Amino acid sequence: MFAATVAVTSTASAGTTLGTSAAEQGRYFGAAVAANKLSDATYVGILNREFNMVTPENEMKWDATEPSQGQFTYTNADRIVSHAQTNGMRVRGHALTWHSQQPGWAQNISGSALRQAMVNHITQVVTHYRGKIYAWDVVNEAFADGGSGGRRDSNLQRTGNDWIEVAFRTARAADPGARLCYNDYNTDGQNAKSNAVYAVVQDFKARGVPIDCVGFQSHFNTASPVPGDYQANLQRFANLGVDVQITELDIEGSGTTQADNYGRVVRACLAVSRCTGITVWGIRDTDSWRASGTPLLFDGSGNKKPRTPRSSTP
Ligand code: G2I
Repeated sequence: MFAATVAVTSTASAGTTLGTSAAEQGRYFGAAVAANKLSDATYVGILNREFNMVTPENEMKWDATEPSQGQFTYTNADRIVSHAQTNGMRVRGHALTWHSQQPGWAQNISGSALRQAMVNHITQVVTHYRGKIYAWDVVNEAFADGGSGGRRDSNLQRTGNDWIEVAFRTARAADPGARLCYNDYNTDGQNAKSNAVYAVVQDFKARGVPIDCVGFQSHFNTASPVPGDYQANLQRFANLGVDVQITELDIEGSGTTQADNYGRVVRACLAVSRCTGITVWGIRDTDSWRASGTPLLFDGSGNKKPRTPRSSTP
C-alpha cells in the first residue's frame, strides 16, 4: 500500500517493501511486535522483510519492566531490541508512563511516593536502553476524551499537574540521544483533546521543556474514521517544531475501502515533511488487539493485502 501511494508521487519508485518504500522517502515503516511471536517463522519472515522500525507492544510497559518496585525485568523487551538490532531495525520505546498497565504496587501508592517511583522508573528504563532507542513514548494518553480539553484523571495526574514535564525532563537526562514523544489517541484530527495536547507542546517549546515529537496512535474504524483534517492536524503540530509520527495505526475493514484509508494515512504523512514515519499496531490481522476487525496490512495467513488500485488514487 505504501508502494501504491509512492507511485502517485514518484513513478520511478523502486521500493518493494513497506520499509524500503518508506526509506526512499526518508521515513520509516514500523510494526508493533510481541516477544512471544518471535518464534513464529511466518511472523518473523514478514517482520524482517517489510519493516525497519519496531515498537514492543507490551514488553516495555511499567507492569512488564518493574513488576515489583525497584526490581527491573527486561528479558522480553531485550529480546525485541536485540532482534531489531540484528536485523537493522530501529526501536520506538513504548511507554514510560501511562495510567494503564501499571504494576499493582504503583497503583497502590500516591503523592510524592508515586512521583518518586515514576522518576526512578523512567531513569532506570531509559538508562538501560540508552543509545538503543530512536524515540520514547514518554507520556501516553494523559488527556481526557470528550470536549473538556482537560487532563485525564489518574494516579499520576493526582501527583501534580507538572508530572508530564517532570517525566520529559527525567527521560532527557537519562538518554539525551533519544527523541522524546507525547503519544495519544483521538487526537488525530483537530478537536478539544488535540487542542489541549497542542497547547502543552506549545508551552513546552516556549519554556524549553524537552519534547521532540508527538505520536498520533491512529486506531481507526467506522466509529472513529480517518479524520478529514488529519494532514492539517499533523501539520499544525509539525509547525510547532516537533516531529510527528503515526504510532499505532490500524484501520478496521477490508477490501478497497480499507486500502483507500491506508492510502489516505500514508499520503497525509508524506505530505508533512516532519512526519518521520508510520508504525502499524501489529503485523497480521490475527496479531491485532482488534483481530475481529481485520485492521492490519497482512491477513491471518501472512499474505499482504492488495494495494489500492491505481485508478482509485488519482
Ligand atoms: O489498546 C490498544 C493500544 C492503545 N494505545 C496504547 C497501547 O499500548 C495499546 O496497546 C494494547 C496492546 O495492543 C494489547 O496487547 O495495550 C493493551 C493493554 O491495555 C494490550 O492488551 C494486554 C491485555 O489487556 C492483557 O490482558 C495481556 O496480558 O496485553 C497483555 C499482554 O498480552
